[in-house]
Amino acid sequence: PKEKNPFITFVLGGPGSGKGTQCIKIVETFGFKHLSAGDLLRREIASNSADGAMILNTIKEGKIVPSQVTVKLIQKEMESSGSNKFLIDGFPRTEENRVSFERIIGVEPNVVLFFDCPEEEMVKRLLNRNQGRVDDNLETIKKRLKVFEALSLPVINYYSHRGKLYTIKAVGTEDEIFEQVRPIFTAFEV
Ligand code: UP5
Ligand code: MG
Repeated sequence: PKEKNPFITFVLGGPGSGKGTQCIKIVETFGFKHLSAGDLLRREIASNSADGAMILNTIKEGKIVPSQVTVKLIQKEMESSGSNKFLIDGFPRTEENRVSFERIIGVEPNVVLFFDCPEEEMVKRLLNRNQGRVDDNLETIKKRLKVFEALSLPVINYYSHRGKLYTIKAVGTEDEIFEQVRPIFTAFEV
């Protein structure tokens, strides 16, 4: 029963912890549909939608876009995807995001991955990325790190208490990190 029992993974971790990079590898190996909340929001900005200006300002400040906006985008992608295995990357970032997703989508994640990376490594990666992201400057990076600690760590703790959290040491090569991820999905036989 496709729509009844989707397999949902939340992919969490600080800015630059390697969520997007590892999601590509997970998709290659296990065939999930990858939904990056940040990419969906950036697409809204690029398409000049009604919320675009608000989203751009929020991202520039490293703050969190209102839950209803993000959840609506995720919901639309889930419904049109034809998949029932989802990697939701960079969401939920706040307890409010989490509750909103559970209320609107009506399901909880099966697995929550936490890419645990030291701050100095994350800062180094983001400053080296060079893809023109409006939030990859030291001033905004500092704000993103503060928001992660204050608002996103509580979500990670919540899933830890629920027994759903898998913490990955997100340092080393991309392949070394993926070898920590692989057995999690192998065990779930997804
Ligand atoms: N890299 C990756 N792995 C490496 C490794 N093992 N060794 C060395 N380098 C490595 O990686 C970052 C960089 O590091 C890349 O250059 C990569 O090659 C290299 P990446 O995989 O992109 O890391 P990721 O964790 O995805 O970093 P990202 O910057 O995307 O994380 P954020 O969580 O900050 O960004 P996101 O796009 O999710 O959100 C952006 C903003 O959107 C948020 O700050 C917020 O304002 C807003 N937002 C919301 O409001 N609500 C949401 O729900 C989501 C986003
Ligand atoms: Mg990303």
